[in-house]
Amino acid sequence: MPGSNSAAAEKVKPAASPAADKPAEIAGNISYHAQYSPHFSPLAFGPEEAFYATAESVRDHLIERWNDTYVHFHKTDPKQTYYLSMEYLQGRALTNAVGNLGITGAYAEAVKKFGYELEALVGQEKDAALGNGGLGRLASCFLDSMATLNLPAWGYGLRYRYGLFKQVITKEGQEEMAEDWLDKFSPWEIPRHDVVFPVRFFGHVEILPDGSRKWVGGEVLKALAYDVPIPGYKTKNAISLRLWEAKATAEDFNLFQFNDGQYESSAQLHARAEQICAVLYPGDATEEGKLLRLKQQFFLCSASLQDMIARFKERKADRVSGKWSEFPSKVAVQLNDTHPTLAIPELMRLLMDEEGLGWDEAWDITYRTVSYTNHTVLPEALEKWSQIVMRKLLPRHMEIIEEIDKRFREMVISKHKEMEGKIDSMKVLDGSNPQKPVVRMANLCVVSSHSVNGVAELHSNILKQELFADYVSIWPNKFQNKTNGITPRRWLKFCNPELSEIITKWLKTDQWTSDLDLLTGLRKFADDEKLHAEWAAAKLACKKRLAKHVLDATGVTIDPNSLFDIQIKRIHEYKRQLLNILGAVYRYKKLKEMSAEEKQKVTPRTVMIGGKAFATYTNAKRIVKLVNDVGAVVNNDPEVNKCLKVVFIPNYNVSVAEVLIPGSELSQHISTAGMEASGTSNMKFSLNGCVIIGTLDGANVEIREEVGEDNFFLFGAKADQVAGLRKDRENGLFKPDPRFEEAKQLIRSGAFGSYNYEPLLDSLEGNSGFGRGDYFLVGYDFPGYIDAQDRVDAAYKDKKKWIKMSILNTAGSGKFSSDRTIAQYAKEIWDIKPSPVA
Ligand code: B1H
Repeated sequence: MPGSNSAAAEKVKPAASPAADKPAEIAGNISYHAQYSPHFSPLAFGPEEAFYATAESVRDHLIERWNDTYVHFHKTDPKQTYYLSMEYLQGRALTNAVGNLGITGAYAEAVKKFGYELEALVGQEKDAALGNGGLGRLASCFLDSMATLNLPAWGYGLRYRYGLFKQVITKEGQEEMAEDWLDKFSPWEIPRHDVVFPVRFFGHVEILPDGSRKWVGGEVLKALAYDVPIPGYKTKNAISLRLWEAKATAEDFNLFQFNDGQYESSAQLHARAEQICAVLYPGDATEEGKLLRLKQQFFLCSASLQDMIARFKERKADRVSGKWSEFPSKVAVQLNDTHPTLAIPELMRLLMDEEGLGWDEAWDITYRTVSYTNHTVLPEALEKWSQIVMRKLLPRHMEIIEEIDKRFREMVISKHKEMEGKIDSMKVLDGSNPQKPVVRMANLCVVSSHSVNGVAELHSNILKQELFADYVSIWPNKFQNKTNGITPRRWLKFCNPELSEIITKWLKTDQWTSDLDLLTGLRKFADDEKLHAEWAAAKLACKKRLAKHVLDATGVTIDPNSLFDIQIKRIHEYKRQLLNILGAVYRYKKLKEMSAEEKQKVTPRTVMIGGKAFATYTNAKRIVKLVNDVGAVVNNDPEVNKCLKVVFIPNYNVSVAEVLIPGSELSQHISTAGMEASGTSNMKFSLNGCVIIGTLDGANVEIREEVGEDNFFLFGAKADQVAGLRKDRENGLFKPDPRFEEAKQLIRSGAFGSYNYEPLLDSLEGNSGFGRGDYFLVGYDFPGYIDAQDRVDAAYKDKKKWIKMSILNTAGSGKFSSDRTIAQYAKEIWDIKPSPVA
């Protein structure tokens, strides 16, 4: 209630300096911010006002460290990595900030002086969802690890006005709404009015008298930096996530036109600037949408590279007069997938056209600076940009790309004659369709980077053996694996305090938080009954918290004694939520056929599915609708709803994951083998003592190796079988299991409503009118999946066995710390070293 605690606030004397770790001083500092960083009426001090004042107080600590770290890096001048990503899924920051700074207890005490619980204030914060899914969350986990490992490293991204949409579930299924993460404002970002760079679009290339080339004309916007300090865990280092915003200037404002009543035309460039950072992933079905997306990508790359070059010069004045060869020993640029590929031609342009270097020197520097991570082998996700659009928007870059392509082809012919026949698939420019010539961004990355890596062993092997196989014979040492990881701070210590406390108690240390391999120490207690009792109690507490979230979000009551079975991730046919829901439909049908007595013996289960479907991905939206419809029937059927509930978790995001994952017991990672590059939620679940049912895909393979095959429910085709199985299917050699037919039939019968599911079900059939003949092999894997689920039910009945499996999952999760991943990038790709602030 606004105003409710204003009297308490008045009693605390404001204190301006960053609070020490004494609750009374902290309270004073919070009070100071309530008064002197005023965003609200001085009479109001409700939970929202209290959250903002608390966050600003915490920010003081962050700024201190962030300044110290900047000065420290400036003085010591280490090589620094810049992570370029179009996505960051930061989620909420308050718990993480006080946790990493080690001041959670002091802040909890302090806010009590105003009559608040810290947890309640935490819930006031909006999720910063500047990303879609795994790729964006990975970038955020990486930042946490870079800071924690004291690495000189920064993130660069875009400050989208509206991040990922809010998902609302209606009778029609999913609806998308703009999610206003900046309402009212973000307390964590610092606008840097001193960090501004020009970014040009369109225009043309001029040849100067000395033969050099210059990009001129077009329109020029300004990139303004917003810095988000990223604190490391138990360290004084705090690094930057620098997010760019697009601006037009006063000179671009036509006062004459405005006074003449032509309001829109007077501020055209301002409107175009606003479009650039308006939304994450503007729909790209239209030409305008495609152009905007390309503008976004270039905007990120150009501003970030100008900033890096400015810092390179700033750190040693004598660099201004040359020493460019030092650049790769001071700067590493990591491309998070192909989305920031334009960093390559932009660095070339800046070095040649702005700094006066020749091609060879600029190329050598660029090649040694840039490295590329591939996150998918799905053909539809491999970016290809129209050469026509590229030439119009970025004429100088198109010239540079053409030159890169030409020199690559010449190199192959002169040095790798045996590969000449492969040039067409390896080259950067693809003109095979003269109407639509394209630039292949992944090829540009591979040709121009000194390192290319995949994100799990299996995925990296597929890159080497299939997608990039031809390049391997040219550059055998360029290709690497860096298995993904997750930060154990956010994904265990802070989101699951119950389990964390038990782990610390049994390991007799909390060092596991930054040395996750220590979790293997739990293995020797895996049969200990006392640990079992504590472990089960912690899990139950988390399940109750989860059940409350489900009730609040959906109105559905779920039983914390049932098996909590969760699949949360973007909705995609290859991730096979359809396999999950068909399994649930089959389970429902069997329950309906059982006697009351038989039902007594059933393991009660709550199936939860959550995730967002891309707005224009129709089949994914149909899956959302189907899950909701199945839930509506099953949950209201008194004959079965003691044994089975099916819940769609709306608006899945980082904060929701933080509640769901600790309360999970079984989680589903069931993609068609070879299609999920890694997966990272699988790591979060396993770390929280959740057992996985899954295929041999992505990082599942490595998780199973680490936790032991007895503690993982495996099913399904292997990656190297998939192509053959698809062929068999085409040739009519596939015989569907009757259980698969039963499940589909029940949906077709209208048992879950009259919505037209036919396009979805038809996609699973051999001679599909919708044409894909079960490309994702749901039918092939269905029987194996049902059998694996039967093994789950049996295992869950044996409480001791289940808890042991749960403990061994946590114990085997050490490898999946993003600290390990980032340490490997630092050593094996970036060549950077820790540089802790004294
Ligand atoms: C991943 C993407 C992605 N891979 C295109 N690729 C996008 C591709 O909107 N776009 O244009 C957005 C995202 N995301 C994911 O990366 C993989 O599917 C996961 O398996 C992996 O764990 C994650 C992090 O490596």
